[in-house]
Order: sequence, then structure tokens, then C-alpha cells
Amino acid sequence: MARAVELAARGAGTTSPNPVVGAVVLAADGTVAGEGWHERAGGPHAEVGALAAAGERARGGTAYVTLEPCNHHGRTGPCAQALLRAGVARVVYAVADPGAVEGGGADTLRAAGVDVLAGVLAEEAERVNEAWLTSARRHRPHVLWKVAATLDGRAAAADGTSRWISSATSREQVHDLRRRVDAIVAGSGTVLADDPHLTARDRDGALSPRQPLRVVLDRRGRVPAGARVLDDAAPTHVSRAATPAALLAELRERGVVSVLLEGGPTLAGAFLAAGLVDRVVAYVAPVLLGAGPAALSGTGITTIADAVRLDVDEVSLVGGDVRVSGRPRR
Ligand code: AOF
Ligand code: ZN
Repeated sequence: MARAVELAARGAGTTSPNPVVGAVVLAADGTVAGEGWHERAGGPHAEVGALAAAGERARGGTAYVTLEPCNHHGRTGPCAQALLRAGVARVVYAVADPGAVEGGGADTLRAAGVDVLAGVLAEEAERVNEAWLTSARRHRPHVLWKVAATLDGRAAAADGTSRWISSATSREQVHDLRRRVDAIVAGSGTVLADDPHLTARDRDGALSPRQPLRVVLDRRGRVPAGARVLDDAAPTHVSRAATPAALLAELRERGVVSVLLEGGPTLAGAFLAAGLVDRVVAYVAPVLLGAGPAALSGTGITTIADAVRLDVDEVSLVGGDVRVSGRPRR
């Protein structure tokens, strides 16, 4: 299953609106007979790739899959049936498919006499597929809030200058984050203050082949026609949605599964206050200012008992910055 999770990760950034899924098929003697992963929506499911590679060796064998095999006729046939046709004796999967139509593959397999085991390495498989699972369970896009701040929690100096607080390596990593999401969201305040481009670029500034949708929340129509975010480097959606929830509903309508929330402090505060931040990635730079705007505001929190606390699952050093990633506790 650990290998299946590794295979699933190969699809990161290319499968939307579909999940990332990995599969390994063992022959009856326990040797690896085939591997597969899902590469893009509309393409073959992970199980189908692994079964094709295994051929006749799948008969009497075991399939390890990171997501419960599907039960539906969608763009491709149901994997539960493909596993039965291949004569697999045992299916081990990590996470149940929350889909009303897609789910239920485990029951189909059990009813046909296959030995089914669920929940193996569920935590790892949840993590690799976090965006899609959140979207499928909550019926709204997954929201990752990325923030860069000084050690004393500021996003800029008192005169508004902010280039640069975080390291060059941290800023490159942000482009990796952008490449993996369907949409980047910023508020009109950030667009007016920084005139960001909100595109995914490589080291020498060239645009990545796949660009996320740029989204600007501009309730009062303040964004000027010449803003860089409105150029033709990538599609842009200017929204007048009244709340973060309404904005996410609009984005879901457009097929968005994952959102990177980038700016600024007030918009992030509104998302947090609404319980609509699923993961925080903070680049904390070893830099002190002592004055200047906070990296987060407008949460409405006034007392320590109401603080948003994170369950941190990753801490690393990135070009001298401390990168902290975690999920707000609900
Ligand atoms: C995938 N890849 O490897 C597996 C999936 O759009 P369709 O017809 O390809 O069906 C997508 C659904 O199938 C998906 O939302 C999930 O419920 C299930 N399993 N999907 O894209 C895969 N195993
Ligand atoms: Zn399938």
C-alpha cells in the first residue's frame, strides 16, 4: 500500500477534477505483477492500469488500491467489475469513496466472494488525496491558505514594502503549490496593493504549461482594467460573491476542486472565521520588523479560548525559512 500511495502521488496536479489513485497488483505467489496510477480525468483508473500490467498473473492475486474501487459506469467502466473479471481473490484499499454513485465497490466485491480489507495506511492515502476527498465530502473546494510572514507575524513593513520577506526557495515552492491547484484566490485589496500576476511560473519566470484559474474577490468593483491579474496569461474570474462560502460555491460550479488562498490578511481572516480553511502552509521568515500589517486579520477572535489551533503535520526548513503546515482543528 505504501507503494500504491507513492504511485498515487505521481498524479498530483494533473487528475482534477478526479482523485489521485495508485494501485499495485500482486500475483497469487505474492510477487508484484502490475502497478498503475491515475494520470488524468477521463483516462484509465489506477486499478485498470495495474490489472493490464499484471495480465493473467492477477488471477488469485491481491490488489492494493489507495481508494475504494469504483462501482459506477462513468467516463470509464467500474473497477469493481474489472477486478472480478481479472479473478483477483483479495482487494485491500485505504480510503472509502465518498461518492453516492461511485462508492459501494467494496460491497460489490464482497458479494462476489472477494476477500476485502479496508483502512490500510488510510492516513497516508488521505494525505495524498486530501484536496479531492475534502471536496467530495464537503461539497466545496478544498482550501489551502498560504501565508508568508516575519517571525513577529507581519506580512509587510510599516511603509508597505514586503519584497522580500520569505526566501527565494520558499517563493519557488509557492509556484509548485500554484501548479497543483485548480484556482488561486486573492482579494481586491491585494490586487490594488501588490498588482500580483497570480500565475504559476518556473525558476526563470516562464509560465508553466497548466495554469490555475485566477480568482479575484472584488465586491465593490475596485480592480482596475489594467491589473496584471486580468491579462491573458491565464483565465481570470472576478467574483462579487458576498461570502467565502458563496465564492466557493461559484468555484465548485466551475469544476474547481482545490483552491490556493493567497491574499491578503482580511480575506484569509474571513475564510478562517467561516471555518473554510482546510490547510495552512506558513513560511515563517527569520526576520523581525516590530511594526507593519499583520499576516492575518478580521477573524473576529478576541479571546484566547477562541484561537484557531492547528494540528501540525509537517515542519521543514526552506531556504532559511521555517515552513509549517497543518490543519485547523474543528
Ligand atoms: C479516477 N481514477 O484511478 C479511480 C477513480 O470520471 P470517471 O468515470 O473516470 O470516474 C471518476 C470516479 O471514479 C472518481 O470520482 C472516483 O469516485 C472513482 N475512482 N477515479 O479518476 C481512479 N479509482
Ligand atoms: Zn474505477
